[in-house]
Amino acid sequence: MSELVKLTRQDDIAVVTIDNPPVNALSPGVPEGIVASIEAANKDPEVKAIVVIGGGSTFIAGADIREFGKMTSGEKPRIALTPKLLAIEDSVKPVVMAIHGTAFGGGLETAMAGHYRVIAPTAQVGQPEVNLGIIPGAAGTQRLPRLAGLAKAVEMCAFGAPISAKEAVAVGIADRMIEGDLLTGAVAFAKEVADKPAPKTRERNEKLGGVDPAVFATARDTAKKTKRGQPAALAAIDAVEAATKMSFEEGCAYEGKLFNECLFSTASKALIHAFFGERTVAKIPGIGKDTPVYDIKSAAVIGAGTMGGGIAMNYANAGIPVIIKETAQDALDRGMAVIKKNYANSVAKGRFSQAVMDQRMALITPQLTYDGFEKADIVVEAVFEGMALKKEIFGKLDEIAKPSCILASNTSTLSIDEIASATKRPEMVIGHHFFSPANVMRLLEVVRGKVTSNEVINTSMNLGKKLKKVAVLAGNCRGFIGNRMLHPYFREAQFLIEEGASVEEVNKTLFDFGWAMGPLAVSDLAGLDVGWRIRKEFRHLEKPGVRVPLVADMLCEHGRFGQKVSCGFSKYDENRKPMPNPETAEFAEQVAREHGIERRVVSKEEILDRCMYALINEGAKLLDEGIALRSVDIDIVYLNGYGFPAWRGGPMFYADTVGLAKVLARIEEFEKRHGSDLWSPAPLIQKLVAEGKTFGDRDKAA
Ligand code: 3H9
Repeated sequence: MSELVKLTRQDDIAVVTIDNPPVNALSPGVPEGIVASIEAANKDPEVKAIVVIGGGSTFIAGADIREFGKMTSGEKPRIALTPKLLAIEDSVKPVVMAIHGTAFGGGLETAMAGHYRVIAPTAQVGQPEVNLGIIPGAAGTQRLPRLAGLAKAVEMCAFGAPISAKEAVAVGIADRMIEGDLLTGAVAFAKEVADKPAPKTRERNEKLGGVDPAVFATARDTAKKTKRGQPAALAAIDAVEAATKMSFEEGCAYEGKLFNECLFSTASKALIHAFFGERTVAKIPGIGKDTPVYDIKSAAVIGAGTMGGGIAMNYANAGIPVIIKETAQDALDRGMAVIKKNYANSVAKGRFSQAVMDQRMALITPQLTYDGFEKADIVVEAVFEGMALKKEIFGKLDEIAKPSCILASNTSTLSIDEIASATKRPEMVIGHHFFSPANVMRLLEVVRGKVTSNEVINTSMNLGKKLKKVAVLAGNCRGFIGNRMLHPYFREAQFLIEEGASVEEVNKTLFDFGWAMGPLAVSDLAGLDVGWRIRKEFRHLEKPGVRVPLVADMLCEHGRFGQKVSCGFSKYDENRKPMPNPETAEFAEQVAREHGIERRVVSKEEILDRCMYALINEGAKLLDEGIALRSVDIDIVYLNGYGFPAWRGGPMFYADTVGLAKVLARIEEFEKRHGSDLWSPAPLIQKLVAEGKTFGDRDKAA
């Protein structure tokens, strides 16, 4: 048939096998191959029924996402999958879709165009298109409600989470679960149904009636909250609802129109950028498949505070036994109690069973000594941000850890090289910067020191995947990628309140842009004393005469440390609802008075540009310095660790969508007004603008 789809026979059953590794995406040639195979099987008098199955580890993971960019750039016409699926459904001989691995997006749409579906117990099915800023575009919104009912179809199409094989059978998407060999079971099933009429999904209207309109209204409310800035979720709900009002053909046409609108949106381009970005960050020049990876079978964590406890949970969740060490029994008990409470919450919410919690707890060994550290494959230090303490710990680890043990620090700002200098094996030392809460946040910044070995880097990146994190490699500098960029972003947020903006205006502008929280709200949540402590540590590095933000320090001097004391930039009630803190405004006015800063009305546009372009300018400097490998690495850091809106693709992608020339012009304007120490444009931005290029172009060339 084609290279990508093979047609064979088992007795009187035709077997159509899709062979398009790694995930059998519906790349050009695959849908055509399936249709041609089915047509050939229909013409073969020996064949009574047809099985369609995926070769390799999966059925079909969806349309080929790489093709979407070609369509939106005009390089290729839109994929027309719907007519091909109609051709499958019109097969005279019954078509049995045999699902293992994943049937996602166009994969599930293809499966639903078959007359029957059998499924392996470990398989998953879903319509995750919304996560790419689009909606199902091959009749998924019309066939799914006909099989699974409207409520399930709305949930799957609007929110994108996959469901298990068991649930797929329960809701009517799949007809039978096959234990054991899937192909054997599918062929046996096909023989059973060979002489029966082939039921077409598009004609099964019985689940479309009697719908409660609240299903759509509730979903729309949820989508507005959880999918802020993403029109695709609402479009998916509209398309599923259309199935209750229109014929199948009209519904498909309506779906097609919405699909197109979504596909050409900036949100979709941004989310697709993020999808491939998450996979790109794992690719590190100079480190390949031949770079060895250490086997991590046991771990130890130093520090049972918020970070240490969360990190230990990650290891236990991945089935890796982990020691957690503290210096005092009460701190250790407190840390273990938090871990237990976090797990118990998950059990109460039904995320996993009590038995799973017990297994995970059993993998964590709390202790006050270094006993057993000599056997650990990795030690992660997660104590206070103080260089002296960290060096003392690494010196001790150097004495007791085995030579192949990776020595990782969870520092968020301090120099990995200086920490490594406390050991005689700096090549084994690396930063593993987790984000709080470490058991929840997906980002792991892996920080390479000057001499960290490739094996240690490679092991860390692989380990990240095992711990279900998105690991991004950063070079060693103060704050690495994420926190270094955050510094000028927070700085501008504070300068703006000194110049006359209110805390509420600054927070709301950035929240409305799409950030999970405004910058001053984040500072309050993290605790203003954290930054205060770090600023004190680095005060000697500040250049005299350069303006520094002062309000946070003044708040700290008055014990206003943020949410934990119900007072920081904002005040907080018992439900953590923020209210204006008059002290903040007073301190801001005082700073302005004492430092000759003119108070004025600050526009929303200025708030946004000052904060965002400070972030982007610093990001570009990180690229120039080689701290971040590619602009997409920065984007992935911000999307997974800092609550940057996914539908804007990350700060550097956002800059490309604004246009780098415009960004540069504004930075130059700020430089004139606030000085070169704060606003010197990154040479990379100047270079890209001169060449008419984008950060994306630079990544492609890298
Ligand atoms: C859609 O179907 C629209 C329809 O309604 C039709 C409209 C007309 N295309 O993730 P992994 C690549 S939209 C192209 O590391 P895992 C991936 O980039 C689509 N490439 O593996 C990577 O490449 P590389 C709806 C794809 O085992 C390699 O495969 N479907 C696609 O951790 C391995 O991927 C989805 O949104 C694709 N569809 O996870 C599903 N999928 O090695 C998207 C993967 O060069 N995919 N690649 O870096 C996934 O969720 C995961 O890949 C999956 C496997 C769970 C399947």
